[in-house]
Amino acid sequence: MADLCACADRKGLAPARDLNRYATGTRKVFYPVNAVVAMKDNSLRDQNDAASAVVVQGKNPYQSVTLDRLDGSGFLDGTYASSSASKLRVFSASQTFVFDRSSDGFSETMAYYYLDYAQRYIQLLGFTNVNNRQQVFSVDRSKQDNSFYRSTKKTITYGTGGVDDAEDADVIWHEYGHAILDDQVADYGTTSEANSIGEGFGDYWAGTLGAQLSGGFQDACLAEWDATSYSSTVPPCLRRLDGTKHYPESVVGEVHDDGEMWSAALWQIRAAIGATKADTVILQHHFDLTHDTSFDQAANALVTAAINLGYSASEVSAILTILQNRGLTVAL
Ligand SMILES: [Ca+2]
Ligand SMILES: [Ca+2]
Ligand SMILES: [Ca+2]
Ligand SMILES: [Ca+2]
Ligand SMILES: [Zn+2]
Repeated sequence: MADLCACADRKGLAPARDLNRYATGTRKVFYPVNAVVAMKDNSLRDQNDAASAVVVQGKNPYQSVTLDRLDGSGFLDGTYASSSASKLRVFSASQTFVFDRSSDGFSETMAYYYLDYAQRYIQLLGFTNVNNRQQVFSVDRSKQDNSFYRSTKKTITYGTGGVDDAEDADVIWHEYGHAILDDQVADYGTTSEANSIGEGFGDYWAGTLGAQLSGGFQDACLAEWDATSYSSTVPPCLRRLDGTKHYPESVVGEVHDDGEMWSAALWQIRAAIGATKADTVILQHHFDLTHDTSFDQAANALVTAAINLGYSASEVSAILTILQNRGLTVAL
């Protein structure tokens, strides 16, 4: 099972002193999101990391992309992401190595590309203070089918159990969600509800980013490529964003399960007010959370943030109604 649990510092975005400090590279990634979404094919299976597993009748899920903001060292080190926690790192002085999925260099490339994508999007929304740093990660240090963000080191570990976790952008982004909350809220996640919100936000974050690229394919199903190794649902999903769990009677005390209440509410808010406004208010309200926030406190903070951002009365009302329909108590 991919558990995806969570419980620097080189400064990003230093001013460019000369253009030669920054480089771009050309690499191949699964695009969009993961092999299943790219191929729109839920029958793909890991086949023990075989390159041939994702090639069907001459079609494949790879796309060449430009890697931006590399520091020019030849390693996957850049302004917003670095694979430097990995044991064996790929190196290319010309920044042009291309890997298939049977090489961990491919996982490095996936994580670099999609982490950089996430931070770039955050800044496009207008935030310069949300995990605006070089996110360090590893792709070959854990053989578990599990990935995690470690707040003590501010690093992400992507496990290689089953489908390598960094072969799926949903997993890459879910873990980045933990990094975001840890960056926005001091000592985040000291209670079960706070950690459930953390898991729910990570799932939402993966969903909203994936939906930018997927063309509408299976957006409520998370990590459908990684999930082929352990899910028995059709299609295989790590978790979903469209569940009906209701507070408090659906609480079971497992943070990923309970997080589905939060992610589903956020996903409905996204549908109601649009992705840009939803993503903005969701990131903004984190600044008002505490390390031990409850579902109700987070719901109140979310509505308050929407008001403070100047969202219209009907948008605020839509957010409020969605949260109340989930069983949360908002006292304005
Ligand atoms: Ca692989
Ligand atoms: Ca996996
Ligand atoms: Ca594997
Ligand atoms: Ca999906
Ligand atoms: Zn998690």
